[in-house]
Amino acid sequence: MKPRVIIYKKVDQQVLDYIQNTCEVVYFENLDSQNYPEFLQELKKAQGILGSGLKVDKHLLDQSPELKIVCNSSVGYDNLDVTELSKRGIMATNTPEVLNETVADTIIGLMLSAARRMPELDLLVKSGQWTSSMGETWFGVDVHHKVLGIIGMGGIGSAVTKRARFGFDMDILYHNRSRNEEAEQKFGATYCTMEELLRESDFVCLMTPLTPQTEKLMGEQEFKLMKKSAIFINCSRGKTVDEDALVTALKTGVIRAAGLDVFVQEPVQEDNPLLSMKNVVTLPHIGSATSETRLKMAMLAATNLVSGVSGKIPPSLIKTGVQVK
Ligand code: 8YV
Repeated sequence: MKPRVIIYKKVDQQVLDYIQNTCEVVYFENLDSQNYPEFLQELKKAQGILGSGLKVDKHLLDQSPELKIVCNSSVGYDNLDVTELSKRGIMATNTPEVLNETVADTIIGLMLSAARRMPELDLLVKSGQWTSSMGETWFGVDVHHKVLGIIGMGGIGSAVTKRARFGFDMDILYHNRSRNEEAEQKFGATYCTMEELLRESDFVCLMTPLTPQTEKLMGEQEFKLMKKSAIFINCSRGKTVDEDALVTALKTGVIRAAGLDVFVQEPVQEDNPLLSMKNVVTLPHIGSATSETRLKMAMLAATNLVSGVSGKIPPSLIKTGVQVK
C-alpha cells in the first residue's frame, strides 16, 4: 500500500505527479477555515505533509498519530515546533539554497526601490503629476559605493553580497553567529559586531531566521544606532523586528527609509501605520516568488517527502536530533 500524504498548498502538476508515483495524495490547494476540519480528519491517516506556513505544534501533532515527516516548501521553519517533532521522532525538512539567488534579487530590488523612491515616483507618473522636470524634493540617494550591512550571512546573505560587491561596488559588513569565510574570501565581506554594523552601514539588511534569539532583534536601540540616512531592509520574518519601534524610527527621522517584504502580521492589516508611509516600500512576502524558484522549492520539498516516507534520509533534513530509523 502506498503511504498517505497531504499536500496543503498549490503545487505544479509535475510535482504532484512525482509524489503520486510513490504516495497516495490528499491535495488541498490551500488551507482555510472551511476545509481545515477536513484537513484535520485526513491528518489522522497521513504519514507526511507538504506545504508552507502551517503551524505544526504539540496540539496539531497530537492529532497526527501516523506522521513521519513534515516538509516545508520554504527555507524558514519558524512554523515548526522542532523540539516537539524531535521528541516524537518525526522528521522535518525545508528548502534551503534553491531560493538564494531569487531572494537576493528581491533584496537588491528593495534597496534600489527605497533609495531611489521608485514606488512613489511610479505613482506620481501614473497619476499625471509629472508636469515638469523633477526637482530635488524627488531626488533619491545612491546605492553604489555605499556600505551594506548584512545581519545573517547564510546562503541568501552571500548571494546579496556578491551582487552588492561586484554589481554596485559596495563595501560589505556582516554580523553572524559564526564567521563566513567564503563570503570574506570570495566577496570581501568584513565581519564586525552588530553595533559596528549598525553604526557604519548605509543599508542594513536583516536576513536571519526567526528564532527565540532573533525575535525583535531590531528594536528602538538598534534603530537609534543606525545613521539617519540609512535604509533598513527586511526579507526574513516580520517578528525579527519590533514593528512599533520601526514605525517610530521612520516617522521621526531616526532612519531614512525601509524596504519590507515581511510583517509581524501577514497579510498585513489595513491600519498598519507602515502602509501609509511614503518612505516605506512594501512587498507581500514574495522574496522567493518566481515561477522557476517556487517550482524548485516545491520539487525539493517533494523529494524530501518521498524520501522520508520511503524510509530514506531526506536531502534537506533539519537537524532536530531525530534518529532516522
Ligand atoms: C516562502 C519564505 O515565501 O522560504 C521562506 O522561508 O519566506 C518564502 O520563500 C513562503 O514561505 C511561502 O512558500
